[in-house]
Amino acid sequence: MNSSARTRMFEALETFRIEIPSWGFANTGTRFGKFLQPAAASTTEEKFRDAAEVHRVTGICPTIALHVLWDFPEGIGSTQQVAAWSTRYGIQAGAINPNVFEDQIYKHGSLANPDASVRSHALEHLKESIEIARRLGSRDISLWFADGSSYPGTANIRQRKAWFEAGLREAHSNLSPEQRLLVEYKPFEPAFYHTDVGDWGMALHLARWAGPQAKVLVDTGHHYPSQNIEQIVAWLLSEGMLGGFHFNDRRYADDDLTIGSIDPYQVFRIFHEILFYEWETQHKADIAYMIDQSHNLKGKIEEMIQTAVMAQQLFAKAALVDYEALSKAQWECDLVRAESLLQDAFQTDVRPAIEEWRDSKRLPRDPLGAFRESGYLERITKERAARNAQKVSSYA
Ligand code: RM4
Ligand code: MN
Ligand code: MN
Repeated sequence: MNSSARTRMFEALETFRIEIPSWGFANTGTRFGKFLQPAAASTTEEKFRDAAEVHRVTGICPTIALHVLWDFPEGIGSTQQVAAWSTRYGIQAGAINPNVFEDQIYKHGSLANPDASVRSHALEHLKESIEIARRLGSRDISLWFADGSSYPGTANIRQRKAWFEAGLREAHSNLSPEQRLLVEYKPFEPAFYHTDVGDWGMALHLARWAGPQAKVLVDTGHHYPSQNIEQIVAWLLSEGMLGGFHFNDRRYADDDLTIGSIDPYQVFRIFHEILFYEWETQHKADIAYMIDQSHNLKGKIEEMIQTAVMAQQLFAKAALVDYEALSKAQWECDLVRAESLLQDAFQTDVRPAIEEWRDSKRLPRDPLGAFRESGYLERITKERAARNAQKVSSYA
């Protein structure tokens, strides 16, 4: 690693932060069932405590994404309590995720439900979520919709598009100037014939329609197999429309596996497109890096630490690419040279340099080891085991 690469990498480490989801600490499962963990969090306060533990050992996870239905049982009425936990545990509330998919009324959709009263109920929930975000000082409201249909001919796709356009525009008109709406897309599940926000083109259209503070959210698990995600990222960057990510890894569908567990090069290529864009435009991309994983088998806090550490490593590797040389190689169509610049960066072992960075921040050199030695897991296992033994029915 030469000295300019080192400088670039340390600069990248200074800025890189990744948001963890509250639902990653709770007992979640697959549609076939849940395996309960004795140490799982079952209250929002416990999720804040666990998040603080992840931040204590990694230093790069100062915020937690919250789900309105699971973390705000009283809706807006819960915000004061959540704000108090945020202060007590030193973790900021991050993106606010409305939930317009679990209630019985959403069987045939939310913003695109043929029943006008359901559409307006969903819209009210979005407005409430925007208000919750405002009160907590959270900038982003992340929107994911389960809307769609499972059988050909059962839904008017064009009409549903129009309902989405109207609903999102109305939601956008409730934003404060600093807030953003992030529109997430997903081509399948739970609807298996069509989803109303099926891909990045649809999300881009709806975000533009909604208004200037709406951007697209890319969940890495929400693509067809072998789709070129970094190309989508590059296009959204060039349109100024990339708002954030939900990172997770996958092999088959929306598997929500640990980031980098299957294909670390994929994440590296995404980070590369972002950093290359920033170098070329001299413009910092305003992107919320978030995790959306379901920790069903591994220990939840351990998996979250593993996740943060892996994301940081891949970001640091991407910062090692020699952009000037790459740009030249691209212009000269020197394919092998261009590709090698990416591969060399990816293959560099950045772990010793990250340890140095951790030393400079008085962070533990080995976050997972520090967590295992802390006794935190044993403590919460004792505290929580009895409650977790009783099967809970909600998703998170
Ligand atoms: C979806 C999507 C959303 C998440 C829900 C629970 O697949 O990824 O972001 O909130 O799952
Ligand atoms: Mn997601
Ligand atoms: Mn998902």
